[in-house]
Amino acid sequence: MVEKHILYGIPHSLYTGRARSYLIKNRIPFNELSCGHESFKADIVPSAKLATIPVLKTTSGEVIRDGAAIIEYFELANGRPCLPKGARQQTISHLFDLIGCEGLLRPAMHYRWNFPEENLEFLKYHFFNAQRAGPNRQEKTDYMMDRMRFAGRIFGVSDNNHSFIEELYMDFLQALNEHFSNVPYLLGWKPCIGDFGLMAPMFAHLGRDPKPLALMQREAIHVYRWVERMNRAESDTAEFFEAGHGYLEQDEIPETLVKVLSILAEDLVPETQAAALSINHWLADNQPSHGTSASRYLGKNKSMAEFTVRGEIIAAGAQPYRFFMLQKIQDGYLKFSKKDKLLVDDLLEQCGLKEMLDIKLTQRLGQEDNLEVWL
Ligand SMILES: N[C@@H](CCC(=O)N[C@@H](CS)C(=O)NCC(=O)O)C(=O)O
Repeated sequence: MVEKHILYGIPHSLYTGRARSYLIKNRIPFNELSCGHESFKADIVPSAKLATIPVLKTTSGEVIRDGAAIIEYFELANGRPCLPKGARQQTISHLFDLIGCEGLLRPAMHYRWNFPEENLEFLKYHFFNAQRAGPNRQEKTDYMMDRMRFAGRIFGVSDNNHSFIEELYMDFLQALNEHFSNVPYLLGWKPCIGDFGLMAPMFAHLGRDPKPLALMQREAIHVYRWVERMNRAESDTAEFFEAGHGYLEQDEIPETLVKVLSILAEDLVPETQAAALSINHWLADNQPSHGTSASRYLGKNKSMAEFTVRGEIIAAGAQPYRFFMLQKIQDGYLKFSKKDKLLVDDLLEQCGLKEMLDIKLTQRLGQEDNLEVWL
């Protein structure tokens, strides 16, 4: 038994930022190793099944791949410290987890890859240093950079929609900034599961790469402070002179958060509807048996889902992971009392997110043996 967990990740990885922040905030001791470390390929990938990060090797030697699974491992063991009790707050927390993992990939990719003057040297440094020293280090670096640049296109960034992506992101950023000027975390005085999900795009890409970092520091200081805060164990709320504790009372969702969510809903809802249609067609044609892998396609599926936002047509790859996250929201909702269901309905209606409760795949998803699978 070793003393600390090992988190395999790299500083510029979107999904690692979510798991890292959870470990820091929950004071779970860990060391971080690069996925370029030789133990990753040799010891970890065979159990992790896919070479994605983050992966956690626990003190007892268990290997857990996927940020949601890493967080769930500790949530389950520790009495769910980051899940609010109220139905509305629980729903919003899970929604932000979904949004962080799937809903902000376009701005995250656009602001990373489409500003070479500001970002390229920074990215070259990070991608090069994620590769072990060896004969083909530069080729491997170039391959990974091209692969990730291409992923941006799969998530719906085209040559023609940069200003649209920026417009939508700036509306979101300003609304989130307003929210964090009143409270330090999404739901009050401590982070919830949704804060960690939101950290995925907001740290490694949008709050760290030079171009979007400068934008955030200039245009959204409160969001920038939240990003800083999320990577510190203490609550880091010095500017809130009358700081409270825990989540907001009486299952409150502030108006400022409703505003944030209604902006996010603009592409989240049509994209989820279009992706469900596309994946449901694929399911009808392919009828995968129980246990078949349903991991990220990253361009391997031919089915791009098309949808319209603010009059702009976007084509993006339909990823099953979005629905794995959505299932959690829908499963949680089914367990609420009739009264709570009505409260949640009313809230989601105000946010323009009511449809999210009804969009379903014809086959359920689960995680088994470190893979997302069809059930
Ligand atoms: N569902 C996984 C996704 C992990 C993921 O895609 N990580 C990226 C880095 S941020 C990765 O490893 N990409 C490498 C690849 O797809 O080859 C999670 O949430 O942990």
